[in-house]
Amino acid sequence: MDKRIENTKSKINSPEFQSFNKVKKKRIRRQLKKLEITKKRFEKIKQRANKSRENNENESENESENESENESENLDEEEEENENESESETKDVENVNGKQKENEKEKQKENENENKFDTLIKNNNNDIMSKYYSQRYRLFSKFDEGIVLDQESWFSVTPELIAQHIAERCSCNTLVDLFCGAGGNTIQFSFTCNVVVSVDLDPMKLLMAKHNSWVYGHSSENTNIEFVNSDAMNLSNLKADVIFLSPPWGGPNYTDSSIFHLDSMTPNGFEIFKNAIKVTPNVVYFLPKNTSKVDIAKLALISKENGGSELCEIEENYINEKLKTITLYFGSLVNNNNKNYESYQ
Ligand code: MGP
Repeated sequence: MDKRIENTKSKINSPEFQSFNKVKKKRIRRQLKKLEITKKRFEKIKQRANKSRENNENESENESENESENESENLDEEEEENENESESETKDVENVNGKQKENEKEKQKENENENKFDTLIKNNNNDIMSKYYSQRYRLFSKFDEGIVLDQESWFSVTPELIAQHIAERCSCNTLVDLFCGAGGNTIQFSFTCNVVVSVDLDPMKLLMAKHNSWVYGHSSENTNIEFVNSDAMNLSNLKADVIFLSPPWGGPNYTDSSIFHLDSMTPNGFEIFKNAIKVTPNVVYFLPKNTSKVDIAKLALISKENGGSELCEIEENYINEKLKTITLYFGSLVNNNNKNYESYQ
């Protein structure tokens, strides 16, 4: 973050800056403001996380919450001022371009998402199950550098060690992460694959995933991740060397019954797999530890029916000797020992 602020500042101080047109100058200045606001937010989140940890120990939660809320309100006020200023600048720009109506519509949609995202950042760590919060560094080793998660992501994100391991096994040219969520897997794939296409139906998840990828060194100018807002079940012309599936399992209650069935998921777990296997035989399926073995055998048959092999590798993922999840590998990923895959091209 500091580096990006410094880069933007040095752009503004450079002699070329004077030669930029009015629109470009405004854009760069606005970018700097936004970066500075984001940095402040990260610092606040960090302080709040530390405070809540201390307060948990001292059992004096109420005081800290009030304080945190005041801090966050101050920050919001400051941000509102800055955003008002930047909105009036945007109006100028739109008049210059003569596309006011179109831009306004787009901006309204963007603002709606950004507002939701702001609320998410504000509430971050306030309303989460303590079990998952205590495991935050297991989920993201860089958690304190500004990772943002919504309620669902806290219990769905893949622990970093497991995500790293899967990414190493899936190293290829183009990998599609069909349910990218908050980006835990996407981030690790970006280090082992040339291109990662990360799909999610929920635009908020994509904002989070993009934001979280920046914590791990990506930026809008320099990234190999393409975020796509789409229904994973309706993607046409999809091409991929490997498809990774980590869909919603229906919440943390997946262990309520001793066996988890794929057709209890929404979308249906078999349909998800059928869609993917039609694109490539190299599919990786991240599933609950109690998934029905009969259902896994059915997946292998579906693979065979679609021209692939009926072989399937079941990998059990442990952390501290506790079984957390299973990962199924199909196609050339079965017992692959980190081989690279031929590109679809
Ligand atoms: P968990 O429910 O926290 O199991 O999920 P754990 O820790 O064994 O619970 P305990 O109560 O038995 O101690 C373990 C892991 O499964 C999470 O960290 C996620 O990576 C993954 N996971 C859990 N859910 C509910 C989902 C989900 O809906 N979708 C996906 N893709 N992964 C999930």
